[in-house]
Amino acid sequence: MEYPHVHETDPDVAAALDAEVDRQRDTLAMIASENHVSPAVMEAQGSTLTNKYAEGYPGARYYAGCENADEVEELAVERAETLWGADHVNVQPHSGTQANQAVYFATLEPGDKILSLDLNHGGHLSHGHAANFTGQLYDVEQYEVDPETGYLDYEGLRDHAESFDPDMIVSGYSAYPREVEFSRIQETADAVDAYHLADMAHITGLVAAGVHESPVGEADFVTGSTHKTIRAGRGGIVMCDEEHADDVDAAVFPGGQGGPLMHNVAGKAVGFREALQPAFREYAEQVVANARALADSFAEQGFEVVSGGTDTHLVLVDLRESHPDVTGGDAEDALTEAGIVLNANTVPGETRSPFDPSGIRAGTAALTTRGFGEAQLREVGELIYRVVDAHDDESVIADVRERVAELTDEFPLYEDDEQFPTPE
Ligand code: DSN
Repeated sequence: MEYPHVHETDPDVAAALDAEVDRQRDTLAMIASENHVSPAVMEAQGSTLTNKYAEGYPGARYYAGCENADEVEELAVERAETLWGADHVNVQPHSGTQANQAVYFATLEPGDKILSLDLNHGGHLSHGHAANFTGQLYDVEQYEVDPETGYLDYEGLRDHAESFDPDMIVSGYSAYPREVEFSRIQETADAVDAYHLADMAHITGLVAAGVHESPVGEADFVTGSTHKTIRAGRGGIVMCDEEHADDVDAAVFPGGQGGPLMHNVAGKAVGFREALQPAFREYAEQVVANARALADSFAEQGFEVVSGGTDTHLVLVDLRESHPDVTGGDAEDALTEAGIVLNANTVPGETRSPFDPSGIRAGTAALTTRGFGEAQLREVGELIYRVVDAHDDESVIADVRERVAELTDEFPLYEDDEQFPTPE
């Protein structure tokens, strides 16, 4: 991973880019929304398409010279349609939040009602949080997970929907470790005559590989981001039936965005092709097996794992029971020092501030890309527990840092293209 031109023209930025390569190589990336994309995806994202304006859609652009942009966007769309089985796909949203924005703009008026999962219970800012445009433009009420089990309370959601009478129900989450029964939420949306937006940002790869129930064909609208478990170029995506296609397209452009980031669309196309290879299914299965191994290891060590385990790529730990004096922030800081990078996270029934919450969230998508298996994840669970348990003990942190270095040496990153599925 070298940046010879940047080194020549801008040594300051080059130094930071080099340091970032080293940081990713030498630490364990366990932020559940992150992954390591292939060199091919990065090349596409660094291509000359960054220079091109292509407002509009293939065959109907506002500028000349879009023939190559058209080709790339059509490939991205076709591959996405195949991966997820969607009738209509828009690959232009700059991010998952922009994808959600497009669906809201296509379906709702300011003041309309949204029913979504509370952020502390695993929801997302763009689902109606007061600090986000959704909380400011729309009338939002939020549902919660069952406080006893940590699972979604589908009956409670239905009761809430019947009393609130929303225009839109949002499902799909950022810190929910269990499989989502999208079809049950669609039934509730149908019963109260609301739209259903399933934001599958975190699980796009798991759904594409068939290791998680798909919302496509169930929910009225499906959104996602393209750089998490699906491991393609950074950005967002919207899927819907043909009946909503024109409204969604108009809400993306010109409704919410200007020129698409065509270099990122190219990165999406390349990553989607990789995800269509049989090896990607094995990857996604391993991501989930690894998360289960991590959750088991955490529970054996003595952590309270929210919902008792996981069906996905992420595990959520509530520290209040095992370590009442250690905040998520304390844990995140000590783990970062030890070379394990994850994030402090709110937990159901949160009693602290979102800036220093009571839990930690850990994902396995990036470590699985590196080649880690269940044995390594079990060990990583032990290392994380050791650090949290002795978060102010420098000798424990140094010990764990040393073991992390051995693991990252054993599973090198960006040194061997074989770790990424090579399309035939
Ligand atoms: N920031 C992402 C996450 O960590 O879940 C979601 O956008």
